[in-house]
Amino acid sequence: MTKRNYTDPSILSSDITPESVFLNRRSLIKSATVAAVAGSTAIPSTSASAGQAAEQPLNYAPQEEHPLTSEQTPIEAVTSYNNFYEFGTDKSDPARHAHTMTTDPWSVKVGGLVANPGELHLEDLLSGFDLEERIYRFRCVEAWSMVVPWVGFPLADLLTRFEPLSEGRFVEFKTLHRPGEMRGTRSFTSVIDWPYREGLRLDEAMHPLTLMAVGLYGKTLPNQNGAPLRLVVPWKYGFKSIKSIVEINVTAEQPQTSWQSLQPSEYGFYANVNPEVDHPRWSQRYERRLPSSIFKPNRVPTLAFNGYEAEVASLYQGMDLSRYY
Ligand SMILES: Nc1nc2c(c(=O)[nH]1)N[C@H]1C(S)=C(S)[C@@H](COP(=O)(O)O)O[C@H]1N2
Ligand SMILES: [Mo]
Repeated sequence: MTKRNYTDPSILSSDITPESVFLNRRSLIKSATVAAVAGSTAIPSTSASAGQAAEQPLNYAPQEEHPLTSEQTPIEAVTSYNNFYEFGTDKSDPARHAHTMTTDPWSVKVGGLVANPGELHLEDLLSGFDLEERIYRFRCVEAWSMVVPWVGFPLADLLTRFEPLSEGRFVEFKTLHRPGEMRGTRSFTSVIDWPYREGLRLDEAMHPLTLMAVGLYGKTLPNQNGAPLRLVVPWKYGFKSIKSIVEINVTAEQPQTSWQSLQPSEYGFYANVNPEVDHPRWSQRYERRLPSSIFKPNRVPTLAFNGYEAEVASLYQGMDLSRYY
């Protein structure tokens, strides 16, 4: 394979305070207060930022009494500091440009090694599953992090409907690829071989923590966060949590993933959050918890499996995690 010129999620650009977060500090503080007193049924009012469509309220079971509730990252930071390369590589590009993506109608094709292949439509995603709130830590490989109240359903609930066959060992996911609506995929500097792809081992996919998110902060997902359906795997680096999914296949072989194809020495298939295994170009021992600024970096230690070690470490028993990074 020839070495290509690529833009990767390097720490450099993300180390700088994103302007939008900095400029919004006042409203961040205000809305954090609202969120803290309002509880789970009310939604903090947000100053509509550019590119934010009208998100719809969802019917879901709120997460009661969670240790991370008080640490939730304000919605303005969650929706203005993003990675969604289909719309550009700057952290502010997705919030600015993702409104160009049409998300209704939407369908997700589910196939491969399943007994009952088929499609899910937007209505099925929003009302065909029991939705629940899940407050999770979210850790990007670039060493920034958030705490997000997602709304969604376990991926296992989706997969079992399509009845994976016994030969199935992995699950492959693909993002929408619609160049007319995704300026980043038309860019000359774009190096990802679209569509964006991700994958999990079947047992990881069936794990109860693995979530199909359809919302955050009680409403449907903003486009920049992967509307209408994205994966959230809280013990893995953020790039595993693929956005705006249109295809899911159960496979026998380990699927090729976008970041692994681009730079296998830096981005592995497993991508479990691990403070002991550095990225070749930076340490993974600490992370910047958003909102973060040069004045208040908000640096916190990174936890093994992003704090979900008790729940998921058994999935990797006997594996050398520095080899299977
Ligand atoms: N399709 C697609 N999914 C994607 C990405 C992307 O560029 N395209 N970026 C990934 C990365 S690197 C991260 S950190 C998270 C960011 O999710 P957020 O913007 O909701 O915080 O999305 C992941 N999913
Ligand atoms: Mo990331």
